[in-house]
Amino acid sequence: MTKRIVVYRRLHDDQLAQLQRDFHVDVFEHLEDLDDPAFRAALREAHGLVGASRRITPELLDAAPRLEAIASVSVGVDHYPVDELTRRGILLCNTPDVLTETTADTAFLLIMSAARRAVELADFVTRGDWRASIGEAQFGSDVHGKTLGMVGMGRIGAAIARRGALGFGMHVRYSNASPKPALDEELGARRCTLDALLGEADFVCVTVPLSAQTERLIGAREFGLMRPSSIFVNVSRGRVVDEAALIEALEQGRIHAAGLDVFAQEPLPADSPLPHMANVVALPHIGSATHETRTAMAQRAVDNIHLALRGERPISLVNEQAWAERRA
Ligand code: 8YV
Repeated sequence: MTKRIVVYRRLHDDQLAQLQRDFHVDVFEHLEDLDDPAFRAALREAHGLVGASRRITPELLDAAPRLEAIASVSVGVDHYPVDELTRRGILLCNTPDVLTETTADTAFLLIMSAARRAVELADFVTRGDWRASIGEAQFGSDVHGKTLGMVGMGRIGAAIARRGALGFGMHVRYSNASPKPALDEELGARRCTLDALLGEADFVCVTVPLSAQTERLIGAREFGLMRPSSIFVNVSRGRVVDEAALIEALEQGRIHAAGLDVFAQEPLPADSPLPHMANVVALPHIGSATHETRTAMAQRAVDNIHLALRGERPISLVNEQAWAERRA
């Protein structure tokens, strides 16, 4: 029997062809609504799902009784009910590694843009306001030699820290569940508590994944611990931060500026004050969004679903337990 895959994310033609060689593939490239009847009909027969950026609920899984594996085109899996998938024996695969360096580039883009006020000053030029040499009112802050506080020191955190320490001579502090002795050695990084980090860092950069433990990890109390000169950067998930508290901290000058790629609600609601604040650089969740990296992520998802539906171990598996139980 030819297995069936539902794809709800754009793949390159050659990637789609790789799947079509072995599977029956239903493609919903511009899926607006998860209740779309054609999508639901395809889901009923599907053994595999390939997609991203949509919330997958237990109710949706009920509508997919044959599902064996999901290959997400993302590293983050906060929009999947992981325990429920494991309970049902459905493998969940993601795309770590291939997006690490690109996402670290994005974090540095935000660090640099917020510190040097690149967007605000580019707008100043665009408006035709540059009529004399710029003065103190347009000066920014240095990045090199400053203290970089990493909230989370996983793969992406380490890649950002490496840029900071080796490229910009920054002093790296990090809060993380486990120590990272190799990074301490390589970068002169030092692990500390979150509170100590917030008090010491010139740049606070969030990379922890969103989970029940990290939701609203950074709120009013934490912004209160930061320095008035500090710059806050988030490339993880918006909900790790209490966004109302962030807005208040920026408005009241409790922190200096922010560089944000992620928001509590995406796309950012039209009435959000964040993109209108001169001291905020707001990007539309571009962390991994380069041609090269999105192609590599899609390829990883194609490889993962291929392996999973052939009964082989996918390259990047989130719920090991589902695999272990399948093998038992
Ligand atoms: C994108 C991301 O949001 O991989 C992630 O977790 O946040 C990003 O790369 C997107 O999911 C890519 O499809």
